Amino acid sequence: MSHPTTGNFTKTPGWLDWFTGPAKPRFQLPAGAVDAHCHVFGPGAEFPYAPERKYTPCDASKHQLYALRDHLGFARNVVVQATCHGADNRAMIDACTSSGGKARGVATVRRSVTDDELQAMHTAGVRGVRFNFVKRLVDFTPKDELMEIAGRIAKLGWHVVIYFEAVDLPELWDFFTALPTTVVVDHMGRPDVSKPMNGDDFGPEFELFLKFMRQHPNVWSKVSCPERLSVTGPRALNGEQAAYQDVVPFARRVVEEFPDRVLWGTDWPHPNLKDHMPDDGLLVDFIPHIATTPELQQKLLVTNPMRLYWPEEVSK
Ligand code: 0GY
Repeated sequence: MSHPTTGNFTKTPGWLDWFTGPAKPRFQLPAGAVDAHCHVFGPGAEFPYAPERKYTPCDASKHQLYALRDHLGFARNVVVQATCHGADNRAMIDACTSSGGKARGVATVRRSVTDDELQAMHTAGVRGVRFNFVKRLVDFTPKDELMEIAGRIAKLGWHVVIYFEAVDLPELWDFFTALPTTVVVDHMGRPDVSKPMNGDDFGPEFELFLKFMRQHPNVWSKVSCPERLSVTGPRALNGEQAAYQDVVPFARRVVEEFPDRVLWGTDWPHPNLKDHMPDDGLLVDFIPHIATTPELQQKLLVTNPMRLYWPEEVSK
């Protein structure tokens, strides 16, 4: 089923809409599981898309997000500001404040944001800011501006979410390692999973990412978005093998080496996919292939996101 874009907007040509009627996952999520990476889009008529956006999506409302959460068996969401809304955080904040305490958020802010605005976002449930370095999504923001923002949000106990492509890590290394907060990497820094592995060696790019996490205990990673990273695609080869098989060794390695610093999210409504739209139910079935024991699953889906987003509910 196709989904509309309301308001005075026209969907980007070729846009793939989020999947209607996802399967019920076979993998049963642990009680209290958090979908720690998802978005809302508009609806455009209520929350207009930003003039500086690089794409215009179909709408994906907070009610549709909550319905997916309940269908898949998640207890909570972390709603990450999508670039199609620029630094206008109203749709994300509305999704947090309407959720009855079941959603927290990650915002995009500019240097001009006031302390009162940051405080209001905190009250609404925002616990982080996202710095995006993916050139097809955003225009360049000077690093001194980002560092100034990081210093201000650190005082609120927030963290910084960073989104970048694997090839750009060397150039961004000094900036990332100087950030004064917890740093959460989106989608494992987008490894190129088609590059050859040599035994346990993932090759220079992903080994650099592992070193980044190893040397910096404040760095966490979302082991999300196999559908975005995979070359082999969504088809499971047999009942035993996962869909997105080529992503499994990468995500599994991160989960096993850094079990206390990983998060997982659906990435619903999946902006900018080009070749297929995943069934979110089947995406949940990917989890046990990368977090293979109940202990690892509990950390990935409950303990870690709760520590980061609902620390007041975690007993010390
Ligand atoms: C993601 C990935 C993408 C888009 C955004 O905010 C966004 O527009 O994050 C992407 O296009 O790779 O995490 O949703």
